[in-house]
Amino acid sequence: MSAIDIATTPLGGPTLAQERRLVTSIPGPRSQELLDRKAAAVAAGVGHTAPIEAVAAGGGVVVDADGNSLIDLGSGIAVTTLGNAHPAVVAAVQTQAAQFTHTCFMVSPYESYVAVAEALNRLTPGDFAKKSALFNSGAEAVENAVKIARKHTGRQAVVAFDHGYHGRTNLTMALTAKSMPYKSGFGPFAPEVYRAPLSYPFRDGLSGEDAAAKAISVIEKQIGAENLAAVLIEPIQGEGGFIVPADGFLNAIVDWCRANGVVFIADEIQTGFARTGALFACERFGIVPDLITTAKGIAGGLPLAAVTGRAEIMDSTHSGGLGGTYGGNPIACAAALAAIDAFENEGFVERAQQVESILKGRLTALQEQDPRIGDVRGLGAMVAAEFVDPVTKAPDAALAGAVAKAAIAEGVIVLTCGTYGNVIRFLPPLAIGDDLLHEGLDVVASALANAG
Ligand code: PLZ
Repeated sequence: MSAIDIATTPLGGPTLAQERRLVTSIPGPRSQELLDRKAAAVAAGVGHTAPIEAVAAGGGVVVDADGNSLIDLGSGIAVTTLGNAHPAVVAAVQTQAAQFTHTCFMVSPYESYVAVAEALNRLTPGDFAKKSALFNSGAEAVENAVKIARKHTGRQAVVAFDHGYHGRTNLTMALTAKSMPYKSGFGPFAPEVYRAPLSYPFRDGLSGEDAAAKAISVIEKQIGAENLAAVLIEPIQGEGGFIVPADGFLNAIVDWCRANGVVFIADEIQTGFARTGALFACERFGIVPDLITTAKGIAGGLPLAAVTGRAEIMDSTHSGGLGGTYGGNPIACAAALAAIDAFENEGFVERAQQVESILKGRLTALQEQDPRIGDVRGLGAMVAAEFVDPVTKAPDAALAGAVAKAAIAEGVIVLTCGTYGNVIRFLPPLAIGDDLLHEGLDVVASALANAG
């Protein structure tokens, strides 16, 4: 069994050489060996984007077992926003792991869980008393937000939106819009989940107000406010295609929820923690959610998720009604405290705004030369290009897939997304340098020029 050779493998973190370096084709022989073992040992349903064996990562690069160094424009799906193996996160993990790895917070509480809750209560949008509960994954946070909203309102129905993504568990599959690959064949799905139309400016051409009126009409006519516990929405749809709703859309939905006693849940699992150029995307739209779900960036790569919100809603659940063996694991909480400190004090919000101007500047320049890029959109370090037929605007998933594949072969990790699979999304770690970011975009641009 080939284990990582500590003597020859570089440590990760920001001191890792910040360069794109290809010493073999991708995948190289050692990576291929792992991929063969994966194919034999790991269930076929668990896919992968970049055909490499990762051995170290940091700043803006991922290094593979063959010594290739790839530019990272995906952050492990918006997780390593601080840069992989951020030194403060590493130190916090090491210290906590040597102290205790687990007690179960429901058995013997410890300080770091409470401190994470205090930090979330302080930092999430809303100038009112808040409380939090911690979980393991984004999907689990969404499930619990729905449980809490149902208990609080005594109502059952939940509205999610077209293009929404909320996870892969049974309830969150029901909340997720796209069938393939997330839901197909995995039903039956949880009941009392309804779907409303989203604002999608590039495709619906509607103002935020008009799009909201359309969604509200569907909600009122097909469900009825008196039956509705919660409206759940990502401020910017992530997996669904980085869709930024038109101005005023979210505000109108929030106002309607408030007027009707419906809990408004912002799913900020992908958009949270500086990703969009604010600590939370809600701030960029001027909205305040009743409950907010967070995960991904929260703990610098450790698995942790949270539901935070109005104290009276969070407290509506009976004692013992929320929990789980590992929720708020002490190592994940220690990592989160280090990560949150970095988010607050190391200029990451400002860095996300700089990354936005680089990404949008480069991609809109590319769009001017190439009409196959129908739309460039996003906020902060969460920007995407939607590929279309230049005449009909029909989604071109084959082109997006080909460009992403060619970029990876040239040493740049990019991810696709979108209901139609025709979007390339850029989610660089905020620790990436400008030069490396530009080089990554150069590679994507030439992959596009060479495609089709
Ligand atoms: N809500 C908004 O983006 C996770 C999923 C990747 P978990 N997105 C990446 C995949 O194909 O599985 C996500 C999200 C939003 C919820 C989730 C779910 O978070 O931590 O993956 O459960």
